[in-house]
Amino acid sequence: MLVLGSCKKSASPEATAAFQNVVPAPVSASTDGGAFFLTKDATIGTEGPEGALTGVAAYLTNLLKPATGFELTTAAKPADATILLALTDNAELGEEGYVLSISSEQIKITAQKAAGVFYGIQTLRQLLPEAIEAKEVQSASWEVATGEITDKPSYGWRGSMLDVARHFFPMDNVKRYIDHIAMYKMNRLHLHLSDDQGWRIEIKSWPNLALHGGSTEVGGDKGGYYTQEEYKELIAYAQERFIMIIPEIDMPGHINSALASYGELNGGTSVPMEGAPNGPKANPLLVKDSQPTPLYTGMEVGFSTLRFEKEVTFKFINDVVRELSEITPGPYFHVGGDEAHVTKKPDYIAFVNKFTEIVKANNKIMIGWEEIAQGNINENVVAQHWANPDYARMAAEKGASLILSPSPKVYLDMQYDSLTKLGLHWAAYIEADVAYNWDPATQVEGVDAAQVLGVEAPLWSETIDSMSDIEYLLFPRITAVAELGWTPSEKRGWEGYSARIGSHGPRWNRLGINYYPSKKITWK
Ligand code: TNX
Repeated sequence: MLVLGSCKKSASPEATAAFQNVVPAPVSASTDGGAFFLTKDATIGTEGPEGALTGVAAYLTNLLKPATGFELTTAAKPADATILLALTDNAELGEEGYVLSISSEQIKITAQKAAGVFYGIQTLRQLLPEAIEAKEVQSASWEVATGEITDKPSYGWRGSMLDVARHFFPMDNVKRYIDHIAMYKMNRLHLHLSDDQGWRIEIKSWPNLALHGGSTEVGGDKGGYYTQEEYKELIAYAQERFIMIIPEIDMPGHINSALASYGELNGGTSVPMEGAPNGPKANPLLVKDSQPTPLYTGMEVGFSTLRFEKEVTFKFINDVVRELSEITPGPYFHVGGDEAHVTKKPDYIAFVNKFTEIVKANNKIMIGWEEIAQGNINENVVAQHWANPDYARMAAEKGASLILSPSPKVYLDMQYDSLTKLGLHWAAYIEADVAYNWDPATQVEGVDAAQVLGVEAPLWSETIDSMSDIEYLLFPRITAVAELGWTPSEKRGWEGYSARIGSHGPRWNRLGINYYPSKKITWK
């Protein structure tokens, strides 16, 4: 057929499908049948306060370069740029929302804040052919269907936790983890930096914590720790991707790595011994007051505690909270507080009250696992729900905000089913649909949805020690949690989500992600 006048191409079925397959599902999206083609002559432009979008423009250029081979340049006149990133006043979009408009001539992402532009870029990435994720130049036609997407998140807290204590993960792994969650518009990474089995952050006033306490891990391998400089590098890497890092030092329990590093912190501990004939707890090693405990490489929990009656305990806590707060730009400090099974209850409560004071004195907002509800907490504290809705309700009644990490839904270290080789199953088997099918607004009965900050999926690392293990447990469940945090409930549904996420398999293959090919999902 001969078409006269401007000859506009219509979108291919693939480009049209990509428009329908965005995860997390956007608030609204409509395609109008046309097509945009990215070529080597494309330019990138920014509009807004000087320098405000320099970082995201560079991020976009670097994202597009490996697969396209294009060295995109800056437009002489921003308004004429092929891809225009712009900051505008549009209160509707909030801190993280964006509008992505695609015509056959131009792609435009507008937002109030750079974070919104960044999320618009993540959406654009999914609209391009999956080959865009390749590390080498591909001979593809870089088509995007035309249309408009208006989008913003339901919750401000969309996170994941990585346990670097049970097994240590090197810098590159943590950066890759950050890239993975950023791709699905998550904005929090909680680092579980200490536990019985390892201390993973340099504390200059207590150097043995990292040097000795960080020298092993579950199973007895070498372990490791981040220097403060490395930690700052992780923070900067995360910031470029609009992810806030939340450091956790788990106290007063889960503390053997500190008791092993400084005997004066130990007030007498029964350490379960790996390899004991009737299980580790049957034949514990009794380590007397003020003696360092042995390093611990088993998986049992709940046997260690700080001692409230020891003065040195508070010097330790003050120093650790101060040093770590000083190098953490985000407003939060996580004190752990879970499973303190050998801390006497009155001491536990007194500890929580002390933590609250100390964290506040360091100008941070305290977060703790839900058990902290037993202390004197208030609206300036955040409780993280994981197992007991009674504690979550108690925390909410005291005015605290909640982060939701219900273990039978979003504990990423839980096995998918009884055949999964990695992971545990004490909370549940969690298939992809189980991770998806719940609602943060109604999960904890009796809690006002307004007190829910959002969702966080923890990945505990007792059973995993490589990036490919991490990815196997992460995908395709982290994407479910990302959608729960982003997409409004009326736009969510397992059928739609499972069809959409199935189309992401080829992208994950290009990225070298070792995902679990759940049978609940029809993979492309
Ligand atoms: C419970 S969740 C823990 C962790 C374990 C995890 C294993 C929480 C606050 N405590 O110490 O690693 O189970 O699934």
